Amino acid sequence: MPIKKPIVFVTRKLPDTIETRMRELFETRLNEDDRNMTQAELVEAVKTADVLVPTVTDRIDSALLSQAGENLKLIANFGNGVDNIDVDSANNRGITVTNTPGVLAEDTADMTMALMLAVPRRISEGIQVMKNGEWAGWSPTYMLGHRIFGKRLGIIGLGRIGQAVARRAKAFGMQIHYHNRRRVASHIEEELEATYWESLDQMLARMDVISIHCPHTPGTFHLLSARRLKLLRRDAYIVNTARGEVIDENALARLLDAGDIAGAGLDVFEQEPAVNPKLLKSNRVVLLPHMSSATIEGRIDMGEKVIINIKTFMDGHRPPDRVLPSML
Ligand code: 8YV
Repeated sequence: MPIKKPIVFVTRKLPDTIETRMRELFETRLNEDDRNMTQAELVEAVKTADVLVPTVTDRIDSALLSQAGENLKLIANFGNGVDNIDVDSANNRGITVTNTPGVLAEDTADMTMALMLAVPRRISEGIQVMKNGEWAGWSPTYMLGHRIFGKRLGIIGLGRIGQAVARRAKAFGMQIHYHNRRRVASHIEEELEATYWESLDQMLARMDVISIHCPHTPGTFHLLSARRLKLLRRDAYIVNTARGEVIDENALARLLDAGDIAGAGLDVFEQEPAVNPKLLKSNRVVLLPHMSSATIEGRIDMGEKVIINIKTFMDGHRPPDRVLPSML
């Protein structure tokens, strides 16, 4: 008798090679036109599937999970961050949650560096001038930005992505500082020549550039609150390729508006895809549409991880990227 393949429900379009492989291995339900799932479609998915493969755009909360069918045993998130999933509720219902760590670190770090250069060096203004045919020629005081070489970079969250950023920033001549829940191993500090700050407030007040690389959890929601943002130097820059919710976006927009910080490079926002109108108007920002990990290589690696997690789980083993509430 042929073995029954698990029903795997994928909420968004994935790279073709991944979808093809998934179709070979599983009874796969795909979202061919890549529309955002409605709540009703998600309910239908959790009722019928053995495995759900959501992304950052799907809210898998306890209300949705309470409608899950008996068969739903695995949520294999296509993404690193699991703030879209109520992991506690899932675990309490005996549903395992996995993610795709590691494979997006280098791409995200590259884009973080791009933003770290783009804002102080006014890259998007330069592009605009050229596109508008407005360039009247070189002059010694034209388009002056600020140097990043020799500047102090304060990294919030020195995990895989934070470390990949630190390595790059060090090569650009920046001094590495960091705040983390736990101090990292001494060999990592030594390699990065990184200075640990137990007090986030104290670090914020002394950095030239701040870059956020912690996950969004209840504990990091508005970690950069209005009060903390005010601690930043007037000539400081802030870069966020992690999650919009870590910064009080309204407070940041006010600060930029008032010229109380020098600029911001943002790839993520509190209410995606909505962006605070003040940020959209500001000429002190470079904004990107949540694309830091968006490389075809990275998406294929993520898809491979999702497949390995499902396969391992279905074969009765512990999937390699299991997320436990204690990890968050
Ligand atoms: C992904 C991300 O593109 O993996 C993450 O946590 O933020 C992104 O870079 C997205 O989550 C895919 O679901």
